[in-house]
Amino acid sequence: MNQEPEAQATREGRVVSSHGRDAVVEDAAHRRIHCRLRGRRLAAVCGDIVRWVAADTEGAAGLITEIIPRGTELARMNMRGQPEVIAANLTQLVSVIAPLPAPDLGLCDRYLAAAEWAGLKACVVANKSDLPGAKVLLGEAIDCYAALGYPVVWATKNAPGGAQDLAAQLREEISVLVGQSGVGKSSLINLLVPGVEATVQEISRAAETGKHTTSVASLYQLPAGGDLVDSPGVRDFAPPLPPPRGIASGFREIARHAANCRFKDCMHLREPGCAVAAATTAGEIPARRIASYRQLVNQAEGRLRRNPQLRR
Ligand SMILES: Nc1nc2c(ncn2[C@@H]2O[C@H](COP(=O)(O)OP(=O)(O)OP(=O)(O)O)[C@@H](O)[C@H]2O)c(=O)[nH]1
Ligand SMILES: [Mg+2]
Ligand SMILES: [Zn+2]
Repeated sequence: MNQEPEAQATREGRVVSSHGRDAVVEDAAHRRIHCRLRGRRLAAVCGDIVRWVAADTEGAAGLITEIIPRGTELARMNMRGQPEVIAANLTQLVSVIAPLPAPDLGLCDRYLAAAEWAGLKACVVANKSDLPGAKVLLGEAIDCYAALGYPVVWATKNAPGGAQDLAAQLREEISVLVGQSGVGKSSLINLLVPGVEATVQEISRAAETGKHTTSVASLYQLPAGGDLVDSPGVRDFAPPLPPPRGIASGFREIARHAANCRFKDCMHLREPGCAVAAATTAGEIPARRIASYRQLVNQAEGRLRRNPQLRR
């Protein structure tokens, strides 16, 4: 009869943002509780389902005691060459490109490949469609992604139409916005979630300070349904790679054409009778997509050479 049972009860919640040993957890009643992670071994990311107990620990109101095994993980390789999970339990990746900053389509290809490998749906947003020349700058890429079967949405924070199309795409999903710094991810959050004020900053100011405007991933509930994670923009994105033979599954058109290659184990690099190379020569596969594929195969092979134990 010592403690109130309520205070000791273990509850479940979802991490809506995390930073170091601190995390904000949202409970079933949509209350947000500032929690700390128990011990040194637990690591929580945005989207994690966790168990926590009420506790008064140095400014935090709760203590996270357990992280429920993740259904999916979106990760990147960090500077030390270690995989780092960006968000957990997602169902969809939304790759945002814009005319400004100048689009890096190789980066977009890598995000889409990472989504395929992680078992996530994916779509592409061509943002800042109000800027002059947007259709010319992004049109070809958008047509390419649409032809691969990725839903594409043109959007701008300056008109509601695109946001509605995007909201429809997000309704049933737990999605993450990814892309270069300054493409307008947080501006899309502000458009889709009235009342929140995700920080937005002029690209030039962000570049001067050497920092991206959004510094931690945050999860928002969308009024039209679905959840959306705003993630910090990147200059580059290196996905954790499958073995070289698995890279093709990240590229839908390559996986499709591969069925017609002369050799079953064709890597589509320079083998004779390669249907992927033939489709590229015929203009059916953009050269950029093949370059993105080969770059990742080379990286995956380099990793195998450095770590021969991975071959087994
Ligand atoms: N013209 C135009 N400018 C936009 C649009 N959306 C965002 N911007 C501007 O682009 C700049 C960057 O926008 P953010 O929303 O902060 O971009 P972000 O992708 O969240 O950037 P990071 O947090 O650094 O990854 C700001 O100056 C915005 O006002 C748009 O649809 N059209
Ligand atoms: Mg941002
Ligand atoms: Zn081939």
